[in-house]
Amino acid sequence: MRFTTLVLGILFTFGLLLISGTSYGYERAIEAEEADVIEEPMIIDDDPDASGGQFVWAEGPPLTGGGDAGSVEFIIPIPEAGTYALWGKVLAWDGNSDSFWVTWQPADPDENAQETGNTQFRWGVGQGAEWHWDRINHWLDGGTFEREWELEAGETTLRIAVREDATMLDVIFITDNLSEDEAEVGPRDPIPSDSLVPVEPQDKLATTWGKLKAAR
Ligand SMILES: [Ca+2]
Ligand SMILES: [Ca+2]
Repeated sequence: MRFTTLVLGILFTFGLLLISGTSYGYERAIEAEEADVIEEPMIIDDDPDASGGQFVWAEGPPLTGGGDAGSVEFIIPIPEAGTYALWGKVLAWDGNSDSFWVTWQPADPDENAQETGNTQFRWGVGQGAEWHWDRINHWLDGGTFEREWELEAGETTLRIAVREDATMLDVIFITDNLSEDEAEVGPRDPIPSDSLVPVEPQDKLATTWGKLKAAR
């Protein structure tokens, strides 16, 4: 009897560990076309198959190459310090339309990768002629590795800049689930609650107010 209880207890504990090991707190999807800054030749374009009917790209025909001009920027409030990953819903026709430059400040420096060509910020986008999800990686000269960013709570700036013309971006999905398995992470299109701006932490407001009063 006691043995059975012990076994059940162990199984229960193990089950809890499994659950806590795979349950994550934060996710948010943003339409690419709702970027806070869009710099040409990156433009918003229409596609009935895209989420929200729109996406962004530096327009161009397949196989021609070119790029390194234009970008989109997202101002993203992060509610809690943590380690985050990004997924992009993308469409990439071929080897000349399958990359972006990605910096997410303040974890990354305020660097213009279009000028520096720093491979730390080079995203080798998974090819495919249909919209599909691709975890944002860095495509280094020695291999391609999934990226993650350590961020404090507060405002962040995600910049996705054109590297090759015609690479298409529909949705950005932010998560603190660092699994590389798409089925486990479940990147998705935006839902209404994604648009809600998280409430500022109370102590941060109090600090700001204290500083304002002290400055008078
Ligand atoms: Ca390429
Ligand atoms: Ca979209």
